[in-house]
This record gives sequence, structure tokens and C-alpha cells, in this order.
Amino acid sequence: MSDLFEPVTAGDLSLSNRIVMAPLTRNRAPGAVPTQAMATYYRQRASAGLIITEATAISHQGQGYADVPGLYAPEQLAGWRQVTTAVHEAGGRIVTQLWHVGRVSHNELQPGGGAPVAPSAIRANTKTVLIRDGVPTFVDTSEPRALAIDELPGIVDDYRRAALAAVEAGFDGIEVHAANGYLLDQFLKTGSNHRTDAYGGSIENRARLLLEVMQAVTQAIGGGRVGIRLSPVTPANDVIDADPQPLFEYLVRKLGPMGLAYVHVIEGATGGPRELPERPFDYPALRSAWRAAGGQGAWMVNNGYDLSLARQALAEGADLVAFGKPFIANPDLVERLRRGGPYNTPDRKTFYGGGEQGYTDYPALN
Ligand code: 8OZ
Repeated sequence: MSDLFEPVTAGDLSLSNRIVMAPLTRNRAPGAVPTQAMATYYRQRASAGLIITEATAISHQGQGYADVPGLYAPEQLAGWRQVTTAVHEAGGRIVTQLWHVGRVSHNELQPGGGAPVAPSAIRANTKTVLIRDGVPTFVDTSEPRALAIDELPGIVDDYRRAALAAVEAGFDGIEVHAANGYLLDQFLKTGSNHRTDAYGGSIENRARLLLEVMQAVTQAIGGGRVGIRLSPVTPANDVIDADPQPLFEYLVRKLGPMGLAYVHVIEGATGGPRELPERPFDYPALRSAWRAAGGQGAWMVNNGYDLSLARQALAEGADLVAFGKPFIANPDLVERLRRGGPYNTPDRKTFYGGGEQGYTDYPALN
């Protein structure tokens, strides 16, 4: 049986263990530019087999929250270079998560104060974060407009350029964020996609934009440096599909031949229950469908894992386990898992926004 602390390869990535730092939004990049404090934070966590950065906007239009980083301007790339250098000096591996929020945004964050974009003009019943008088504040998302079909190639191209920019900034690869109710998930799922053109209706049509993005980024930087994050049944950001099992099995069958480094699946409700009685989902069947279609990269699982659940997941066929909140509070989570604890407790008040407190000041074991 494979062990959590054993090296593993995921596509072109050679990882020193099977423990992954999940992507975690921290809202500490004013002006969307990564800082030296972010380099310190990620370096402290470099003993993870793989770090996936916080979600990172591929374009100004893809921005949906105050003080989240981007990867589309030269100063942003320079900021990220400090981060990748720090992680590599500490012996770690780091990929960046490419993000377009779609309708989960606010006019104030959009180019020219315009409406956020979406597959269909349906407002999300969810919140975003703006800075009000210096204080991060939750506000309702704005009314979106439906993207015209001739705008979609430009968005695919933004992903392609961001993938190339990621490599230029020193990342080992990228993860396409297709989860949690953001743009690509909005296209996938029936609750948010009411289009009647080639990008709406059938499963094939709803999956089209994501598959075009995956083709573009794998052609740009090679499939072995590309991962994808999926969340088949999460209710996050008000996006639900009426029949997720065939949708996601179709998707992974198309991803199988792309030579991806990994598929990263959020089981259940993001940051919440791992099982949703009202929306059951067969994850082993999803993995089998990917393997049967030629998927040879790593299968990464996420959501509410602890040491014993993680070991069980590996025994049942997962290759990598992503930990989120535990990595916020425990920079040396790998060593703590090896010793069976103890663990610091994360402080929710400092998750989003703020300074070094609750960010780079959690202690490591001696
Ligand atoms: C928490 C706050 C803001 C954004 C996600 C990128 O859910 C996020 C996110 C999480 O994937």
C-alpha cells in the first residue's frame, strides 16, 4: 500500500510526498500583486508534496474579490516569481490555480465598472468581498450579463496566456479552477447555464468551454504540467447541476487522453459535509471513467481529510490528498501528520484579508 509520506509522480511533477496544500483564498495581494509576505507564507509550507496557490485571476474580467492576486500584468508575474523562487529554494513544488470568477463578482471589480460576465444573465445568490473603509466586507454579487458567443475565444486565450505566464513566473504547472461555482462550473451546470447555442443545453455543449480551455492550456505548456479541480455536487456560489454523474463522467472521459498531471476532486460540499444526502455522487465511478479513458496522472481528493481518512483514501486508490484549513494553521503540516500531531487551530477571523497575523505567524514544531 502506498504511504502518505512516500514520493510520487503526477504527470511531469516529482513530488516528495502525497500531501498537497489545497488552494486557499487569503486576500492579501493589494492591487492583485503578490507580496513578499506571500513568498514567506508559501515558503513556510514548502514541505507539502505540492502547493496549489490560492485562486489567481487570469484577467481583470476574471476578478471577483478584493485583494486576490492576478497573473495578467508584469508586476503580478514579478510578484509571483518571488513566491516560486522561495518555494523552490525550500525544496518544494508549486502550481498556480487559474481562475475566472464569471458571475461571482461585483461591478466595482470589473473593467470600466461593467457587469460581471456569465453563461446566462442569472444573478448568483452569493456574496463577494470588497474593502470598505479599509475593512474586508461581504456584499451581494452584481447582476451579470450573458457572454456573447464571439467573446468565448478571448476567454480561452486568456487561460492560454495565463498558463504561459505561470511557467514564465517559475511555477511547476497550473491547475484550472473548474469548481465551486466560478465561470467554468457555471457553464457546466444546468442551474447557471440556460444558453441555447453550442455552449448550452446538452452535456457536450455545457462541457465545451472547459474542454476548449483544457486543450488550449495543455497545448501551450504540456498536459503533464496541468491539473484540474472539479466539484460535482458542491452548492458553493449557488451553482447546482440537475444530473451531475453523467456530466462529470463525460468530462473525465474527454480529459483522459490529455495526459494531465492530476484530477483534483472536492467530495461533497466545499469546506462542509463530505456527503450530501440530497445529491449522492459515485466518486470511484468517476475515477474509473477517467482511468478507462487513458487518464494516467494522479487522482487527488479533497475535503475534510485527516490522517486516518487520508490513509483510507490512498488504500482505496487515491494518489494525493489535499488539505486546506489544516495548512493555514500548520506550516509544517507534513511533519505534524508524520508525528500524529499536535495541530494548531486555524483562526477564521484572519482567513480573508489582514496582515501577518493568522498568516505567517503560526508556529512550526521544533
Ligand atoms: C473562499 C473565498 C473566496 C474565494 C473557492 C476561490 O471557493 C475560492 C474562494 C474561497 O474556490
